[in-house]
Amino acid sequence: MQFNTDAGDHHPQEGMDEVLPGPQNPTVRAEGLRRRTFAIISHPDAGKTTLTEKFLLYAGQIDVAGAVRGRKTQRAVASDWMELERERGISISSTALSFSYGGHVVNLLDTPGHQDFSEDTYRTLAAADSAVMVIDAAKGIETQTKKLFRVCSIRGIPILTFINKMDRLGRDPMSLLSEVEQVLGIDAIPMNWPLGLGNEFRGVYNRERGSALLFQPTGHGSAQVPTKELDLAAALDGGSPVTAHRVRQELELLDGAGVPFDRDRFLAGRMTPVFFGSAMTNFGVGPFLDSFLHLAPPPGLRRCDQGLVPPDRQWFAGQVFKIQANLNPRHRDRVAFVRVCCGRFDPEADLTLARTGTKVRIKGSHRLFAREREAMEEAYPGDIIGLANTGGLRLGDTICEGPTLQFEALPQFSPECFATARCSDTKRRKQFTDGLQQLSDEGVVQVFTDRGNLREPILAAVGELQFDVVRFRLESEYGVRAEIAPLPYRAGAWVAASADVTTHTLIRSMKVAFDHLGRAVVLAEDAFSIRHLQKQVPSLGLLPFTDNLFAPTG
Ligand SMILES: Nc1nc2c(ncn2[C@@H]2O[C@H](COP(=O)(O)OP(=O)(O)OP(=O)(O)O)[C@@H](O)[C@H]2O)c(=O)[nH]1
Ligand SMILES: [Mg+2]
Repeated sequence: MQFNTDAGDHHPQEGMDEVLPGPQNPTVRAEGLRRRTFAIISHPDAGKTTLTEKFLLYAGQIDVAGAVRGRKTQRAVASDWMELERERGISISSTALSFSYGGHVVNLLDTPGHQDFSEDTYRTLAAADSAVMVIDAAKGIETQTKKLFRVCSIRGIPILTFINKMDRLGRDPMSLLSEVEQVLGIDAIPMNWPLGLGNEFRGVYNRERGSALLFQPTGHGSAQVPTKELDLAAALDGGSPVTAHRVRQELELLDGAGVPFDRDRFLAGRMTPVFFGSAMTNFGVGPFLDSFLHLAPPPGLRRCDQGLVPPDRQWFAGQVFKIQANLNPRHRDRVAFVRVCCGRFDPEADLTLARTGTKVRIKGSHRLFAREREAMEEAYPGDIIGLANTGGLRLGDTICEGPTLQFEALPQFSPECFATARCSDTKRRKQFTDGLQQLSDEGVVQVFTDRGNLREPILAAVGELQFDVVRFRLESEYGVRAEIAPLPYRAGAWVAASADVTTHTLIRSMKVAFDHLGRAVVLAEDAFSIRHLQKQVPSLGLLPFTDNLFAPTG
C-alpha cells in the first residue's frame, strides 16, 4: 500500500484558517474541557488492546481484566468483542469505550494494528484529539508505527508514547529513545524511567516528582498492582547493585541532556512524552493513565469547508467516522459512530445531513462501551455517540444544527486486492446481497457489479484479510455461506461518466465493472496497465484509484 505522506498536500486553502463566527456557549466549553478523546495506535501486537483493557481496570470500569489470548475461564477482552477477533487474538475493527474517570469523560478508541485494517484505524484517528503510541520494547519502531506516526504528525495530533512489555528483556531504553527521535524525527522526553529490565523490572522513577514507584506482581495482571512510593535511593536499595548503578548513570545522562518537557511542543506534535511500563503485569499503567489525563488535550478546533470550528460553538456538529452493524447480537442494527466536534448534541434537535441538506431523524442515541451501549440524551465536544438504525448516514458525513457545514473528508485507500463472491445457497441470496451492502457501507470492502455475471459481485479491499472478515461476518451475522475467490487484479480506475468503455477494446486481462452508483471502473493487474490505457484512450478520462488521506470535502 502506498501512502501520500507529502505534508504539502495538507496545506489549508486560503482563508481556511479563520475561526467560524457564531455564538459560543460556556456550558459546552466547560463540558468540552473535561473530555479526553484519544486513539491507541501501533504496529500489530505491541499491546494496544491489553493496554486498553488495563486502562479500563484502573479507571474502575471492569473488575477483572481478561487476557487478550484469553483462557476460556477468564473474562474475555472487552475491546476485542468480535468473534473473529477472539478466535485470532487480533483486533480487526476499532472499538469505542466511553467512561468517566478522575473528573474527566474519557473516550478511548482501540484500533487494529494490521495494515489490512488500516483504513479503519485512519478513520478512527480522524475522530481523536490525541494518540497513544504503543511500542514493543523488544521491537522498537516498526513499519506500521512509522506510517501511523506520519499521519498523526501531518494532522497535528499530539502523541504520547508508551514503551510496553518492559517485563521482557527488550532493547536498551536509551537506544529506544534515540530510535523514536531519529526515526520519527521528534523529541522524545522520558517522563519516567524503568527501574530494572525484564525480570528485574520492578518500578518506574517519576522524573518530575523525583520519586520512584515500586510495583508488586499480582496473578496474571488481572487486578491493580500494589504500589509503593519511595525515594530513589530506597527504591534502588532493594534491587541488584548493577541495576542501581545503571539507573543512576542513565538518570544523570538524561538530566545532563537537559531537554525539558514542553507542553506546547507536545501539542504541536513535535515532542512526545515517553512512559515505560508493562500492560500485561500492570506495571506503570496506573501512573501512565493519570499522566495521560493531565497531559492530553481536550477537543480543539476542527477544520470544515468554511474554516475552523471552535468546540464551544452553540450549534452542534458532528462527523460519522465509523459504521458498524450487529455490534451486539441483542440489537441487530446498524450503528453510526459520530464524533461530536462542537456544540451540545440533543437527539430532539433539528439536525441536517450536510451532504444532502435533508433532515436527520434520530431513532436512538447511545454511549458506547465496546459492544455495550446505554441511552445518551446529550453529548458534548469529544464525545462519541452511537446512532442506531441510521440507514441514510455514510462514512464521513457531517450532521449539524444551525448553518450547514461539512468536516474534512475521511481518508480513503485504494483497494489492492480483488475477489469474486459467490453465494452458495441460492435461497439466501437476499441476505447475501444485504450483507455485502452493509459491509460496503462500513468500508470493509467495495462491491462492484460484473454485468457479465450478475450473481458474482466483485469485492475490492485494501488487504486480503478483509475477505476473511467478509466471509466470516456473512456467515455469522447473515447466515450465508459465501465462496470468495481471488482475482488477479491489483489496480483500478474510474471511467469518466461520459465515456462508453464498452465500445473500446480493453487491453487483454482487464475488466470493466460497475460501482453501486452505476459508474464504470476498469480493473487491471497492475497500475502500469492502467497508465497505458490512459495514454492509449484518453477519451476514457481514467481516474486511477488512489490513497486519499486528505480528500477535499464534497
Ligand atoms: N510480555 C508481555 N506481553 C504483552 C504485554 N502487553 C501485551 N502483551 C502480549 O502481546 C500480545 C498482543 O497483545 P494485544 O494487546 O492483542 O496487541 P494489539 O496491539 O492490540 O494487537 P492488534 O490489535 O492485533 O494490532 C498478546 O499476546 C499480549 O498478551 C506486556 O506488557 N508484556
Ligand atoms: Mg488489539
